[in-house]
Amino acid sequence: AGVKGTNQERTFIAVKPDGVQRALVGEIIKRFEARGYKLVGLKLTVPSKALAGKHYADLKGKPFFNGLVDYMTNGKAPVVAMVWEGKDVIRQGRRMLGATNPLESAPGTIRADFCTAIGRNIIHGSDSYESALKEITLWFNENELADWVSANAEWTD
Ligand code: 3AN
Repeated sequence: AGVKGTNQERTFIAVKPDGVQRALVGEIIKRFEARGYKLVGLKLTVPSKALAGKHYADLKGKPFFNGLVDYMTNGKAPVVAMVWEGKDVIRQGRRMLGATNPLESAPGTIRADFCTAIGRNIIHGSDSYESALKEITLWFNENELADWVSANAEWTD
């Protein structure tokens, strides 16, 4: 997850299968790029049940857990898994997503602008440095993450 609190902080963002199905991948990438964040990891994948189970381990025991894992893994659409880097990207990413329940999401956030149901809220974002570290490691191998210098940095950092 890079170095917390620096311009190298990293977070895990995923467009979930409903977001892919609804053709929102470009819109979501556009928002993170436009904000000034740097894309350092990107893959289209249907996660295994084991991966999804680990990803959502905190929610084991919730009534919606099995449904959530099935929707993430059944292959009706893949997931777009991403790592984004930049200043405060973990907290700022969560703000850009909006609250988990779209009814509570502030207008202008991704969830408020594009969805209505908590069980189909189109996007995931790490909620803390510890989650980011866990999730980036779970979804990506080290050699799948790109170290590159964005020319933007000279003007935005
Ligand atoms: P967030 O995705 O905002 O971190 P979590 O970790 O509480 O929120 O929930 C993870 C995912 O579980 C949500 N994105 C949503 O897809 C699903 N979920 C959460 N609460 C419910 C619920 N009450 N009913 C159905 N699905 C839910």
